[in-house]
Amino acid sequence: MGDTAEDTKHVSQKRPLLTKSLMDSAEPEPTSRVLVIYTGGTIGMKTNDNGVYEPKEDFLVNKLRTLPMFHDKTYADENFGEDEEEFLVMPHQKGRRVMYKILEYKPLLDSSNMMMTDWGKIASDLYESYDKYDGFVVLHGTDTMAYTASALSFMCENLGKPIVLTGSQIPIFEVRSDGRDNFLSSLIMAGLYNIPEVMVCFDNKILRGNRTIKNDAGSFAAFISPNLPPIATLEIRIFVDWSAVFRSTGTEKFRVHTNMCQNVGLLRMFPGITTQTVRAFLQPPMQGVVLQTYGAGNAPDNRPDLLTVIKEASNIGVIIINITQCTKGCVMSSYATGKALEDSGVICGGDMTPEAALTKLSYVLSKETWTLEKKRKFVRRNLRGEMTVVGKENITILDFELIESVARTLSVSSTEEIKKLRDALYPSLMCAAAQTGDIQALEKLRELGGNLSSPNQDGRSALHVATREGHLSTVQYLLHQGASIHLKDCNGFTPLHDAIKGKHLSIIRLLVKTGAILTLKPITLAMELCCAAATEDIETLQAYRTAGANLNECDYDKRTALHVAVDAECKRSIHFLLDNGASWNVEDIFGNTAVECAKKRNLTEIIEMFQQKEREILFVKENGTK
Ligand code: ASN
Repeated sequence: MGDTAEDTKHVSQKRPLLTKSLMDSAEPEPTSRVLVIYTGGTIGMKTNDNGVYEPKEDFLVNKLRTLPMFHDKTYADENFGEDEEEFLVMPHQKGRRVMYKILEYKPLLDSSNMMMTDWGKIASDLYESYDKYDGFVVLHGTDTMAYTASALSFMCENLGKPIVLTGSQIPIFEVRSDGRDNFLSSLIMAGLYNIPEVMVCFDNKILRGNRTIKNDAGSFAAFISPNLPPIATLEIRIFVDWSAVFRSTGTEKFRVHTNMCQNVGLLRMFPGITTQTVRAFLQPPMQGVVLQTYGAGNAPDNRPDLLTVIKEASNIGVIIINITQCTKGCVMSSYATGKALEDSGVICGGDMTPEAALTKLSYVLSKETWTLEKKRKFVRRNLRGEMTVVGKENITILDFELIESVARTLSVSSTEEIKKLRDALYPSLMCAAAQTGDIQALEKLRELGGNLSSPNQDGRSALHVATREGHLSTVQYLLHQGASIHLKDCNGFTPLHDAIKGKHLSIIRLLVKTGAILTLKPITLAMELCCAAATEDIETLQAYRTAGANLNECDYDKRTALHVAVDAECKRSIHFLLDNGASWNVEDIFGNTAVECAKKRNLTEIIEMFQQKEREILFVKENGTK
């Protein structure tokens, strides 16, 4: 198949309307869904009557619909159902399509006008839509994008999906514009690459959001990440440095923290700064200050007046972080001038950007239930990859005997080639270790730089395999190492689906607790339930139930699992379904409810089961309990 909308036109076939819902059970082509939150910025602006750029309502989405690289109209006309009308769809990439919907904010903002409450709104919208999409793009002005990206990285807790911020220096519909590439690249990264981070996509690079600063007002390369190389580069090929991806660990669900503390500020040292200025700055209601000092974190140690003011503020609970004024590099306590600040209660901010340090303070300070000590502890900690933690030397892949001997056998010697070999072998090794529940082997592979979320040739990760095999402790280990619960294999199935297929209830519970949701199309789910009901496969019904499935989902004849169970006279299935809240009032396309099916065929025992259930429900209503 070709890559463009033109090519696609020739291969797609119009689907007959009558069979549409049935056909929906199999995706016409694998698709990913992306929500685009359009907040404003130059990217969607238009020149107004006064000759200056200004955002304009609905302008962006209507224009995008006319551009083939942003919207394959033929495919959409042939394949989208009524509930998908608002979606746009890209021509396919890597054998997949990205469908996306634009949520346009009113009013659209120049990012210089944004407030902390706007970050809260974006975070809430991400939360609301989190389960329905595979990834998110935030279209944003460039001026304060680094602040928003940093803030969102903290506000989004236990993030498991990509959030890509982008914008442009020239509006997207100008003849020359960086906006088209930036937006397309962002859609691809959000839809097709499971990097669970808040990122900035600009000038063919993916940067960790909380590491970026706007560095150039006049260049397409507006952003830099001075202390961390790009997570991905989009050249002729897209290269992702998977070992650099930051993953949240643990088994808690995604949530957002929206009320940021506004009593924070940035104070830049300069020679001769007066004590009065510093004192005024540190006055209540100030709660957190980012102090931008010289070089490797130095402030004058021959100014006891200044140090006293800083110490006083710190003593009454103001949290002060020391970062460097230099664009690149970090704060170290190798100079007496830096040590003096540390002794005054100032926290070392390492190599954090001013944007990251400020928003981190704002986030931590807004945690109302935390003690001051806990807040100070969290400020020091690397929370979202915003600072470099100097740890043990990286173990190189050359240390790994197996890779080494394979490399020798294949006469592979260059570092680049060995890296490729590692990338090819590791996913299979990890899946093999997961299959036997060998946590030690997984840990070894991880220590050697392996990415525990990397998929094998079938798109399956170690988590898919461990869940399928029912290795609970391996699943726990993988989740604590940040393995993705959202990764879909080549059939579109997530680890939750594997756990259901393996009927492993405790793993299903754990995955659901961590935020996994069923991603099956409703009709596919209905058919699975009907099948299980017809074969009295109660364990499968129970597995779907535990995963949060709606037991009343209807197949293409609008029949539920209960209809099927009645017609197949599977009493155990009927029992289970009735005990788990299945409704017997759903009508199929022939106008029959499950009870009516039983009555029509005079299945007396089954009719009695329904009557018994009705009596039970009535009893509970009247007496409150069984
Ligand atoms: N002033 C614009 C903004 O930040 C700049 C841009 O997007 N290039 O909204």
